[in-house]
Amino acid sequence: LHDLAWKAASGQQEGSSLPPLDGSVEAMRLRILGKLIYQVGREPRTASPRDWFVATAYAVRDAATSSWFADRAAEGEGGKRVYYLSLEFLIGRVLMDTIGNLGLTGQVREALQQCGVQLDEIVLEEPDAALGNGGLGRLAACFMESMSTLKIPAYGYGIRYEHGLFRQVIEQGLQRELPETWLAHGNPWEFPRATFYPVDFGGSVTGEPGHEPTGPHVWTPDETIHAVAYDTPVVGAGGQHTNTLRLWAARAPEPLQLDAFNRGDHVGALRDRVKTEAISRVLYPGDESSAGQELRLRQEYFFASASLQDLLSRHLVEFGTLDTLPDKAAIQLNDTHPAIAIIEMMRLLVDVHRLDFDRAWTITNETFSYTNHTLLPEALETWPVALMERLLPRHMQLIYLINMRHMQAARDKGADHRVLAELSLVDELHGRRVRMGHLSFLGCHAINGVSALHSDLVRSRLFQDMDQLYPGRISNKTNGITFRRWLHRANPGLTRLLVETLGDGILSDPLQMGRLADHADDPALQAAFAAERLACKQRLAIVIRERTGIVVDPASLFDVQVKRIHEYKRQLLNIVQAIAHYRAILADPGRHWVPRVKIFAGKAAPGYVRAKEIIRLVHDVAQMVNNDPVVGDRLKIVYMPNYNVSLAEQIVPAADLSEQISTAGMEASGTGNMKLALNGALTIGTLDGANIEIRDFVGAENIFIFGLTASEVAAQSATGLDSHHAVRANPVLSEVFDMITSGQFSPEEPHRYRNLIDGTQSYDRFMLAADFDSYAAAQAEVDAFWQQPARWWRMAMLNTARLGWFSSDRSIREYAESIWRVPVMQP
Ligand code: B1N
Repeated sequence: LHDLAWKAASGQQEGSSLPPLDGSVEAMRLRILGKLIYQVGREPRTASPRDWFVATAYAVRDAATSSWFADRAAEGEGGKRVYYLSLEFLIGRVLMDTIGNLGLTGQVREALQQCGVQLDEIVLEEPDAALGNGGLGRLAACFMESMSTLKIPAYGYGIRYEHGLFRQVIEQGLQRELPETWLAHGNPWEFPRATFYPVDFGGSVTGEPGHEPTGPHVWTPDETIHAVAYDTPVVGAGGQHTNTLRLWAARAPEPLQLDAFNRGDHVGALRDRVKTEAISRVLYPGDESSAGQELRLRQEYFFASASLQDLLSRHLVEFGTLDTLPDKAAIQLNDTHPAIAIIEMMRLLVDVHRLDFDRAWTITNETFSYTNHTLLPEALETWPVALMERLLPRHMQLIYLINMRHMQAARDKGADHRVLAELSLVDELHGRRVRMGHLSFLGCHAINGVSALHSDLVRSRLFQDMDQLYPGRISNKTNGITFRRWLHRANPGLTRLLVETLGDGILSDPLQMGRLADHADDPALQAAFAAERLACKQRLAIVIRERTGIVVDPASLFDVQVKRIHEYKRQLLNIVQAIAHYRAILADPGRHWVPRVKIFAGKAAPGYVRAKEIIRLVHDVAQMVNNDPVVGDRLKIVYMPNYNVSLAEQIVPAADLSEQISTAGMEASGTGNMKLALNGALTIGTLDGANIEIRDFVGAENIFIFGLTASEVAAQSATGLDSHHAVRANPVLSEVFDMITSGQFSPEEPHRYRNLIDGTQSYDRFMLAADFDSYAAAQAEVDAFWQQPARWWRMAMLNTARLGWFSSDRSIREYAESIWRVPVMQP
């Protein structure tokens, strides 16, 4: 081994004699050894698993790089590019995805094996890239992978946060947030670039003498920050096309202020630098909430401006005129977080490139499109006019100009005062704020929601007046997930079974999984399907024991709710029903009860008090239930700490039941629902988001639907949200509530959950009381079906069979065809 290492090393030194990566095990082994010695600086005999991981990542990155160069050369042939602007990319680990897509998994495994190293062990050394909060950020990561797979020339643009989403630890049921340090040992996937752009803030604006209000203006900022590019290759399936994820880091133009330094004020000399570089320091940990903080607006503008400067300069180098921008670039806004880019485009076109205002607006509108991901009022971004004027004075001017024209157009079409107030980019009723959703609608030629129901509600509730003024802009693009990561890699056992049964065509064309339906009643295949699930549950049981100390029986029904903790997602409904179930077991311990393990995981936003109380309640209930000798294995409650992409990859294949129980009308789509059903979990869920489409595909008889519909929720909300009467009229629910409020789960602090439960009753915005009975009935039905294995496994197989449509390749094809208008290849 040692000799080999030196042979590799000498190859690396001489450069020429290092064998090219030709797909052979030998070439890969020499490359890994060369990286280990010359880049990591370790000898094989002293190398740690992390050293091996880093060396392997560098070797694999080499393999990705050649197709990357080829692609960028081909791109130069004048095709249209997609730019996906997102404040979040929730990537997770990269190694298995990249070697899987390059078709190198076998070679890398074997090459490492020959060095005495196990691939499956070093994989665990890679930190998750957690540059996102939840579904929105994970969707961006799936979309990047699908765009590469479909060979769409694309750039993802975002921020290179030094700290991604916090690490969650639980102490006595309380969530504590620790900083996440994914870059602590460097990032072997990225290439730091010399490319940077200045981004300005503050200062003042003057018109040019004799110019119109719509003419170019001069912005004299009082602060300039540099945005530095870091590029990561994103390899598509089959390894034939590789796109770029370009993330921006903030750097102070002057690393330290020499005058202060020379005066001996060493700390003062660094102060500005610290403030400047704070922009890319940390991801905002809120999901479905608007941060409303100045630093967040600075992040949004920082990355929007850098990205636009970058893509405009690329366009000008290639085509020499901005007139062709809409033909050569499609800019997709992932929610309103990058929406200031619309105004920044106007500023760059009018002030810097000196285009006529109306022409600039047309170009902007034809280039931009916007995806809405939420209707929750607390998540809709608005920025105080005063803050905008201070931080981005030129942009605020442009917003006023655009709004004046918008208001005039609305008046011309007969809008009255009420409608004008609804349509205005500036909300005058809540302290003068700029509505970023309205700005996005106005500045984009296409607006989409993320599931059929959600898109209908975007049209009928959120943007009703906008839609009437500019009809035809709104369409639906139901979300999807990449099957490479969420089935093929996360569940290799099931994937092997599917390939054996249906052929390997299913790997590139998931609709072919539909043929599994023909085998859904085959007892042998049912047994094999169930055996794969059991193996995943056995592995998960070990992880559960390691991380929580709780021992669970893998033969139990694994009932899973994993997602951010949010009131609308109703983890509270789940745990309240679990308490009712616990009481039923205690009341009749002799009955045959289906053994269940209830698995929860998810993070709460650090300032979200009620979400944290729900986490604590789950822990307190678990403490009592798991230690009750009468209950035994009939019910276990598990809270897995620090939910992230990698943990999801272990939980998803091991789930029997998928909890998708949001209040109808509130979950825009959901994507965990797709991952779980694809892996054969049965869904218990409301008619919300993509659950509805999942039901349509799998068939109503293969899913457990309960609860109010979105329109029933709206009607019920209109009549009032006090549910005291409903709770008192419901003996089971009122007994459970009494148990919680009387401190039975928190004897050391009896009033711990008083606010949580009283609040839920007096203001039941999330319809817990209204949906409780039908939820409990659906859970009873789940138990009944579980006791008929032939029926259960048939349903499970039909779920896997019929989920092919929920591939992110399908979503991206729809965006490409009807919004971006770029050609796509088959995978
Ligand atoms: O986006 C996902 C959907 O599948 C989910 O249903 C939806 O809840 C999620 C502010 C958000 N919507 N809005 C956010 C994230 C961060 C933030 O600061 C809002 N996340 C979603 C993908 O479409």
